[in-house]
Amino acid sequence: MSINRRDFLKTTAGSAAVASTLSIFPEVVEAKIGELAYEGEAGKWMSSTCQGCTSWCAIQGLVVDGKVVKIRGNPNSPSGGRICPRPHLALQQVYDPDRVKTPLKRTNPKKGKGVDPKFVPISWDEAINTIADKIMELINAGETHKYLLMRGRYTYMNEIMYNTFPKLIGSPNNISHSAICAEAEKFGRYYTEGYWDYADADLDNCKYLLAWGWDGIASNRQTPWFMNQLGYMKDKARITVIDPRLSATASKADRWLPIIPGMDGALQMAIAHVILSEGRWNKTFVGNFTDKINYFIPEKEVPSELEVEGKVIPVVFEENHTHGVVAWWNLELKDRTPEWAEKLTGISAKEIKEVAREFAAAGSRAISWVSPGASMQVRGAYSSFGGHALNGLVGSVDAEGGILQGSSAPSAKMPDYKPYLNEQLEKALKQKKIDQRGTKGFPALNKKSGGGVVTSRVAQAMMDKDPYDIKVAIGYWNNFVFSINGSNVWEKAMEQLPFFAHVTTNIAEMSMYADIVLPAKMHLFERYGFVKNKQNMYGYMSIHQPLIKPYGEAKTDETEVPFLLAQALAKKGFDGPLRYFQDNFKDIETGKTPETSEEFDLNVVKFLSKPVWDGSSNDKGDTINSWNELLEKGVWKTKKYKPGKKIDNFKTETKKFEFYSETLKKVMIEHAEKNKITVDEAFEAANYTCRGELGFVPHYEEVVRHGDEATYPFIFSEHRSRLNREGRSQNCSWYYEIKDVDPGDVANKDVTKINPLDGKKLGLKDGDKIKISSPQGSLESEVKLWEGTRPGVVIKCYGQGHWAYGRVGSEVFGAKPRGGNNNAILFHDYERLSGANPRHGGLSRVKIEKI
Ligand SMILES: Nc1nc2c(c(=O)[nH]1)N[C@H]1C(S)=C(S)[C@@H](COP(=O)(O)OP(=O)(O)OC[C@H]3O[C@@H](n4cnc5c(=O)[nH]c(N)nc54)[C@H](O)[C@@H]3O)O[C@H]1N2
Ligand SMILES: Nc1nc2c(c(=O)[nH]1)N[C@H]1C(S)=C(S)[C@@H](COP(=O)(O)OP(=O)(O)OC[C@H]3O[C@@H](n4cnc5c(=O)[nH]c(N)nc54)[C@H](O)[C@@H]3O)O[C@H]1N2
Ligand code: SF4
Ligand SMILES: [Mo]
Repeated sequence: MSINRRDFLKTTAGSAAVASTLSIFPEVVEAKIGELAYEGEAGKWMSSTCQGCTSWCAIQGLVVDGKVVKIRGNPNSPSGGRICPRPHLALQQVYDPDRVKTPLKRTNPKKGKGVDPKFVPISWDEAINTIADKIMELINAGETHKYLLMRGRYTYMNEIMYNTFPKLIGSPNNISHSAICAEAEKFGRYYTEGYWDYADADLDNCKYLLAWGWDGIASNRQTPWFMNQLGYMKDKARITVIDPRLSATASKADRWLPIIPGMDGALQMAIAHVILSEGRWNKTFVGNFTDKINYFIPEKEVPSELEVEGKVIPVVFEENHTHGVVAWWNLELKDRTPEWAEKLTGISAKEIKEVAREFAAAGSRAISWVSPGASMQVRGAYSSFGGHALNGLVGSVDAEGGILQGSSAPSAKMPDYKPYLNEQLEKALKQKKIDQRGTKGFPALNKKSGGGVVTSRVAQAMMDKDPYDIKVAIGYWNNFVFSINGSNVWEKAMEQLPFFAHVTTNIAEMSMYADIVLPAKMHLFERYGFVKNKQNMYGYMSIHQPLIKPYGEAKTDETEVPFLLAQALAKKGFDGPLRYFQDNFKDIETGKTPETSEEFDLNVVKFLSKPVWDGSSNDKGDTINSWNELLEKGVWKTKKYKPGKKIDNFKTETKKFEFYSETLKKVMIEHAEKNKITVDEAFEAANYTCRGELGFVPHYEEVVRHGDEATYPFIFSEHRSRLNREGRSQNCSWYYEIKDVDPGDVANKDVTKINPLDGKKLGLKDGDKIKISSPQGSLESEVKLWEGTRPGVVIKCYGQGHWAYGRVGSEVFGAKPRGGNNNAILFHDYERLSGANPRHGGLSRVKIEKI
């Protein structure tokens, strides 16, 4: 059995709507379903990495006759070679006939949504020279800070395109997508245990998983590992899922708590209240009152002293590995009874008590796992903080069966770029960043004021020219016009941007505003690179390598594009970047200076990954002794993580697990001083209601919802699909054909899931066409009555609604979307303490009209 590339393309393009406002796509022929089974045929399994989501799994592709036909997990991977369904979809991505084949140039100067850019193919030479000329204009005018690089998904080769190239040309503006991803989730971990990252966990030994908006078998991180473990966990542990929606995981869990969106903080406080008032905290980890009496009495502060029989005795809580449990109680928890939380959360006081007791009974083997669902909310910094603090109460932090920081694989440090700067560039690098991080309204407290990115603020900042105007921008592997809430804000900003180049596999919404489009090699199949991540208590590095030839003239976004730009700039008289690249990335074996972008690309990946393949890390994990062996095995992993070493050695101010965060206090004081305001004014400017010391402990913050209840009676909530490869799988026909893998969803549709009780009130039935509107905007959808939606809430999956993402992804490419983009109605707001863009917590209210 075999299928040639042509037949395969026919299959993948089969259900394409052929209408298009652009003429750059090849003709689509009628589909003929071929046989796609290749097992048994002479082929080679080659290692690479899937980045369809942030699990970053080591995978292998079966290559037959120069075509990749099948994907499986890499048996050397820490999850034992497991994958989820999504890499199979990636085959449709790489063989997508709508991919960009050559560089393109815009010939229509007018920019806007629905405006045909009138792209025409050009050579790489012309494309690179056009961009280089724009950069030269900035250099000659002494305004290199007006260059902006926007990064979406990335490999560790982003060290070149994202981390160094902007600096080498004198721009401080390398802006990542992190703030639209999950920064608020990291906030809680950092301000309790000094760790700004995603967590690992010891699932084998876990007894209770309290999952906050976590749909681990369908999304989140380490998906294949969770899919594998869920069955075992069902035998030996209990799982409680807190989610307004009956998610895939909730449907398999022991309990589903259909919380009112945005009320996670209230539920967390009530759980903590029960644990403390009933004396159920982990005495070994947290400590105890010296006289063993429990002074956590509801509605009462823990006194500092007591009078017993005329004698004044101090009340002392001796804390072991934590800091500030009494302060947390006194400032916040004492009044946060389950009865108080019942009204806010929609979860009964009885069930809150039961969950708190079950969770505490599992002690250090109980995990409270906070996902973006419970933290990417307008005031989500504190539900991130609160959700993580529960791990402190039961002592599951860095414990067997608990939640872990995990370990990480080594890689080489980038060589110093500073010797390649001149005075003018150094000065430009000191300019403020365009995203307004660290200002009053945008603290972005990743370790320090302005330490984090405020991705989405770039749009408004560009339009306001505050702190200055951006003249030249490059984006790669991103699609902010589609992927950021309040998509109309980015549409406007991109319309006004004077020069934009997009490095992308496909023309996407963002490319429609581009002056130059550069075709990118697709990760996983066509390029080199590597990632570092953790799964199942191992840190690992997984390699990307080309399994097949790149499509058309595609090149690697993160290395080849900047190298070509550096060569062009050198020809125009500015040779700093090229000297840096050529001095520091010579061929590791021969010492040859890279002359082509391909040579440079290979030198960089070998250089950065060297510590895992030169044998120098063999004592820390897997044995790998050459570059070729790394390509063959695909992955290098550490020894299994041993919990316990971080305790009393956390990177917090006190080195303890902080319920009262001295670390946050210090950072907030610095932030306030920098902005010449008080700490209370700083909280206010960040849209938080807390004042004084309350700001330094986890606490309930009143939820923010845009839209008044009378006009917009429903709370809008959303989730990602099992089939989402972030925003990149929507030009694959399989995405639509099997969409009903998501609970409540319907194949080939983009439905809105409404509880039958609400459906009845509105007189709606399955299949009715509706318009959903929020104060931000509106979209069209179809009704699906479904009991898995909490009444009062309407739920829609994120992913569809592309108006320009190929002929499958859009109904009429460039003009009419297929389905609706949730970002059209999600309000353009911020979680300001972390700089994040909230997509959850029910921040938009909506009204529903039948059309
Ligand atoms: N299948 C799939 N998996 C992915 C990705 C993908 O594109 N597809 N992307 C990856 C990326 S980039 C990221 S950042 C992670 C994101 O990690 P996830 O954990 O997948 O985050 P979200 O999808 O944002 O939200 C998860 C859940 O939050 C629920 N939710 C909504 N509002 C609330 C609320 O107010 N409270 C609570 N408790 N829950 C709420 C939603 O119903 C949803 O089930 O996933 C990664 N994994
Ligand atoms: N409403 C809502 N919005 C969300 C989310 C959500 O759950 N709901 N999820 C958020 C999250 S967690 C994230 S991480 C962001 C992601 O948002 P972005 O960082 O903007 O990334 P994507 O939307 O995945 O789009 C990536 C684009 O890169 C191009 N591309 C695809 N494959 C490749 C490749 O291999 N190489 C290159 N160079 N280009 C490629 C395509 O143009 C594609 O549109 O979206 C966020 N936005
Ligand atoms: S989509 Fe995510 S979970 Fe699935 S294989 Fe790829 S990286 Fe792993
Ligand atoms: Mo993300």
